[in-house]
Amino acid sequence: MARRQLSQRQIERIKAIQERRRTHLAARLERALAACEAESLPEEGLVMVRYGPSLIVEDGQGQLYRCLARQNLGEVVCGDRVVWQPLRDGQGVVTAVLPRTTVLSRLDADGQEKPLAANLSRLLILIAPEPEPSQLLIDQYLLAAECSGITPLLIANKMDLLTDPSQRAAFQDRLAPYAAIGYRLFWVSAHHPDSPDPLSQALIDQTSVLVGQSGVGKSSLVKALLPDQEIQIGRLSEATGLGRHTTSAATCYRLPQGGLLIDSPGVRRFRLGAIDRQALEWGFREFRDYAGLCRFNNCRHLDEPGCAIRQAVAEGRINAARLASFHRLLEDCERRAPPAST
Ligand SMILES: Nc1nc2c(ncn2[C@@H]2O[C@H](COP(=O)(O)OP(=O)(O)O)[C@@H](O)[C@H]2O)c(=O)[nH]1
Ligand SMILES: [Mg+2]
Ligand SMILES: [Zn+2]
Repeated sequence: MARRQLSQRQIERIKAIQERRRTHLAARLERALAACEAESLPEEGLVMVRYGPSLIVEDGQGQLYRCLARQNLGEVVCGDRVVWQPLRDGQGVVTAVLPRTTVLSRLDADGQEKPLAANLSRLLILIAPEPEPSQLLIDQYLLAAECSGITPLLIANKMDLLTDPSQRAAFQDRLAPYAAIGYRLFWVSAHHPDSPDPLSQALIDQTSVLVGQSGVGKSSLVKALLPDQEIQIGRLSEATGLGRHTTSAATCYRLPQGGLLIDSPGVRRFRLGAIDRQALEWGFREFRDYAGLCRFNNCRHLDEPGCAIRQAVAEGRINAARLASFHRLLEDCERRAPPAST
């Protein structure tokens, strides 16, 4: 108890210090902006890294600038498109965040949604024969993608391990239901330099992020997709003036054939936040065809009579394991928001 109170007090103090710092910084920014207003024009840019209060913004010519954000902008994250203005000292101020097409968020300790990265168009869900894939985890990622409007791609890595044709076929069969409901599957080996080629093609002009459980080969695949990763990190580190910190912060890399890849431990580990019943139902895309067809409109697809979803499972039109994942996620959902008893 005592420990908790102390840490709470410490948190308050830290918050107060941060707030004072922010106010001070904001005042300084406003003065600097006023001084340079007449000399520089606002430009558009892309946030490549956010590190503490610093943002590395890339301008239209690929030049990097270290910027601070005006205070009233909320959280500015990697992948954000912004309006910024250069200051006299070669640094800059971000004055506006352009509307986001999508945002990937996580729940922080206070249960608040915190954006991790913005304007993503592809969620790369990495799996491998080893470690054993968790279907529930795959389904959670797919749900998160559906709910945030990001197109998911399923990427099976370490295919070189499956030399035995029957093992290989068995592994491919396990994932076939996902292709059947319209998700794109890629079979790759991060260890074979040419193997991610079709995947690289699919990432051109997209903004992608890689997720998946530990050990599936995320670091290896990032390396395969970004042969010049070290050079890019070097440039970004130089721009922050803070050494090689950038790998721990969400970082936006340029893919060699065009397009962006956002990578960070935090983004890779992201977990689905709170989701409501309606979103859950919609996020299982193959269920959409049956919306409204169950006898009861609040059907949980468990043992209610006249359930169209269970009927579809019985007839092999919906995968039983997907319905099992749905029920696991429905439990989580109802634990947070118990259904109204009628
Ligand atoms: N055989 C094989 N091993 C791989 C492949 N990709 C990654 N690995 C190995 O799997 C382990 C975990 O890879 P890593 O990239 O660190 O996974 P992460 O935890 O998802 O970042 C390492 O020992 C890698 O060498 C692959 O395509 N084939
Ligand atoms: Mg790793
Ligand atoms: Zn039903």
